[in-house]
Amino acid sequence: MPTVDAKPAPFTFDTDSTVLLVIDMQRDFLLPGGFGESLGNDVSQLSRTIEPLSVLMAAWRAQNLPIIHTREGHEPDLSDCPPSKLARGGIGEQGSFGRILIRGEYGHDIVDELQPLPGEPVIDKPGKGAFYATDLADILDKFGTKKLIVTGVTTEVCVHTTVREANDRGYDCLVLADCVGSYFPEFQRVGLEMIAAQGGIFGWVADSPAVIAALQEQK
Ligand code: TIU
Repeated sequence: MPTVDAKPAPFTFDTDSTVLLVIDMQRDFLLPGGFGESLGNDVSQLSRTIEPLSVLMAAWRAQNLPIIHTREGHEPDLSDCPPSKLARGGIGEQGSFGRILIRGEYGHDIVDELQPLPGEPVIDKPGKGAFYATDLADILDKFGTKKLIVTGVTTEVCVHTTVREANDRGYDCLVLADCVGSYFPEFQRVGLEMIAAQGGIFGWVADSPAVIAALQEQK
């Protein structure tokens, strides 16, 4: 079985029961001119994940292993957006890439470099966590999933929420430091430390080259 050099301990996974999860790599979070940047954020802290993640996805796909993508967003009529989230502004308003975080809009979709292939599930989620109000749990069951390799943005928001949800559901989660990003370097550092602290309180942390090396060694 592939074994990855990880914190706080090596992470071993079976390729038959491990899914690569790619969280919210959407234009509105990642690209200059998008929603994230309009809030004053430095999107380069997120866009640096695109290159290593595209390399990892290629290695994962080369072995016909499953990838699941998520997107945060809402119906055009905002019926699935809690008033409390709406009240904080942005959602549904006109941005430079269309209505912000509305399904079907250009900014809501995934960046060109990481577009899903036909057959790879794309989970549209209204919240930060990928399990809340989605069919992710059913899809993971169908794949026979036991472990998740987690990537995407942002580290302390949608990645953390999803990893915490997954951990409580019994999935072992390996989070890849070079393939997750926060607008805030301090949150990136502490967010990753939180996961692996206390003996891996809700997961493991490694870098993507270690996963690729582990995949290649087990061939
Ligand atoms: N995907 C995700 O993390 N959504 C966010 O709202 N992130 C922020 O950091 N705002």
